[in-house]
Amino acid sequence: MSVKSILTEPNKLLRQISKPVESVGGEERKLMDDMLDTMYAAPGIGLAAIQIGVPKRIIVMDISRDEDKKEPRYFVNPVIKNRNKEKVKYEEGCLSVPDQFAEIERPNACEIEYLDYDGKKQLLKADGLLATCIQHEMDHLEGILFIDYLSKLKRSMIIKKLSKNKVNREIF
Ligand code: GNR
Ligand code: NI
Repeated sequence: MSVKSILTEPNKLLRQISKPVESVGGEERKLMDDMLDTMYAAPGIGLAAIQIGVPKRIIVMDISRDEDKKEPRYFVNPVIKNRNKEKVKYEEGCLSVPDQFAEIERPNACEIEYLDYDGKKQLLKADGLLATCIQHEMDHLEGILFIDYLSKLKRSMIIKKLSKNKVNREIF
């Protein structure tokens, strides 16, 4: 298991559409282990494979607050089956958009079908933070970032800031 570096906006890879996984084998499980390590180290509550540069439809997540009781979740090829019409606003952040936060409105509950760590088919009813986080991660699989839901002006201000930070990091 190892901690990988997380890609940050602007980066073309983050805009790529991730490809479905054909079967969950050793390679996929190794990737999920590395993703989980990377997510915990960041720290974050979710991570999509593309955030470490791998365009596969794989997500890891852990929304438990308790450091001692880890509850890792793995989602391979997730599909949203149902989403609630009711929406909630949640203050979102993203490891690929460092230090930026914004209120984003999404369906407050959804049902998703996916394969788990063992490649077994699962159906999950999610609400609250879990639903928000799953939808945020599934956006990554389509090359979408939460800042895409903001006004053009707000988005371009954030991207400008991130580009500046990148240049500074290269200098110092
Ligand atoms: O760590 C994260 N926190 C978070 C908070 C609110 C809504 C979504 C998230 S996901 C984010 C980690 C991340 O960037 N996953 O892609
Ligand atoms: Ni994110």
